[in-house]
Amino acid sequence: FSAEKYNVKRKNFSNVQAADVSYFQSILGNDRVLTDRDEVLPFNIDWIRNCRGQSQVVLKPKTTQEVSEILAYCNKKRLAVCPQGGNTGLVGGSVPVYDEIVINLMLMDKIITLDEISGALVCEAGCVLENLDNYVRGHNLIMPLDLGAKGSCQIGGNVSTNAGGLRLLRYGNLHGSVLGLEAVKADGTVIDCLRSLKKDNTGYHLKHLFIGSEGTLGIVTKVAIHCPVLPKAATLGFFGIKNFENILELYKSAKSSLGEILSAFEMADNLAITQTVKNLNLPNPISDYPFYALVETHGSNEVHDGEKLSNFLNKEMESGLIMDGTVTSDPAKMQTIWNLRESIAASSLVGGYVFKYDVSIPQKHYYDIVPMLKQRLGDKASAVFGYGHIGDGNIHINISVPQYTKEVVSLIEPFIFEEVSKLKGSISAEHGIGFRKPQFIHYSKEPSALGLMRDLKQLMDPNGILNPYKVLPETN
Ligand code: FAD
Ligand code: S2G
Ligand code: ZN
Repeated sequence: FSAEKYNVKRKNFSNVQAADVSYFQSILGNDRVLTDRDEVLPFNIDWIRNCRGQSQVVLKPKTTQEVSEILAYCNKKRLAVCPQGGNTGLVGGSVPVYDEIVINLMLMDKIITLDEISGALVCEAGCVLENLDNYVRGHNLIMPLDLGAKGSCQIGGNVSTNAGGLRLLRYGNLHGSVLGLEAVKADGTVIDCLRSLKKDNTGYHLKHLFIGSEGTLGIVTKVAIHCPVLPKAATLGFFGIKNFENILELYKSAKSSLGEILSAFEMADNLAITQTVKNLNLPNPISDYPFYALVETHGSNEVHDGEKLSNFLNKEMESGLIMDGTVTSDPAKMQTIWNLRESIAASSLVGGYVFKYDVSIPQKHYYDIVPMLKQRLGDKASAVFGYGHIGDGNIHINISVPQYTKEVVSLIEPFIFEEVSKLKGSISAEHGIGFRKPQFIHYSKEPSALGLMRDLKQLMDPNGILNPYKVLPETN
């Protein structure tokens, strides 16, 4: 259990009693109150199997009203809760630490409205991202974010972690694309900020409090989000690159040569790709290179885009920045290449234990941390590799070890966060703080900011029942 592994003391929340379970059943009906040990187990374990909680109760509300009644009751009874979406989070934020009651939004998956002129989609928080993308594509729109977890993650979880993903470079982050939301506070109050206007400067912009708050300030129950137009022309290049400096040069060239049609620029080192090919038995469309770049364009004119892309490709093959590669606009071929990139995360789960880090660093030092960690860990790690969203200065580092030991942890932490902080980076670029990083948040947040965060938490959740042990460090 996480509590033992990370020696965290249980706070003095109430324990769930039979009367509590009957109350929940009176609101949700028996089938939406899970108490069977085997049934609740998967809701206690996070995607990378780093954390395991001890919850005995999982609730599956279908309406905002039910969420409101559950929270009002838990708040009065001092019962801690863990809001949960698709449980694809990577920082231990989505599973309980002790016996917090899991409130899973999966049944709140209705699409409410879609305005095809403005592109404003209003839906419930439990909608799975991929389902939303498929739905809006039918209306010549796309979701403004795309990530490898799209098949399971929910829009409510995406909002709560301020998820970035593969196309942030082009479509921005959720603080820009979320138009409004509805959320329920710890005491059950429903906060209706569900507006679909692009502009609404009437008082404080409260939706931003909930975006990225990781279930600690309220439960997001509905989202209004701006969906960009489905691009008429899409192409994807997958290139072999000699060294990291050339990745940066290629990135600069892509920005100037492709300009407004550039929609994604991802990098991966050799081990990230070769391990994914090997562990998950996936095809690599090109051969072995020290580094790889994925360059995607979304445009409105095949001919125009094609011309731009081939000029870019010829120029950079000439210059040697691109050693070799493939470019395609065939949807199936693009999917195969994206699938290779999106599966890197899962490749580290095959055998042993993986430490995942998600940091943002100014691009020129983006990759420095990988050789440092390789050197520091030596043969204690079976794999150390880096990949991620170059355009966001966001690198993901995976460190695979035969098994979790405190010795390995002490080699990595706080070293990696100190190095990132020296490089004026952030210790968590897109995955959030969750359960695994509160004790490091000070590397990226000043005391004055942390003080205001505590004030907000105290105001919004005075009994601390929302996702305890997460995001904010314990005040000793
Ligand atoms: P969960 O994991 O269930 O929860 C995440 C956090 O949000 C928890 O703290 C939880 O308490 C809270 N929460 C969930 N739903 C709600 C709600 N309705 N109201 C309030 N709080 C809530 N992340 C990126 O940013 N970019 C990536 O490119 C990316 N790629 C990934 C690839 C893979 C293969 C995997 C497994 C994960 C990836 N992630 C990525 C991480 C993860 O998918 C995102 O953090 C995602 O947004 C989590 O959504 P979820 O619905 O699974 O939320
Ligand atoms: C990505 C996924 C998770 C990881 O693939 O962009 O956000 O760090 C990551 O392995
Ligand atoms: Zn990512």
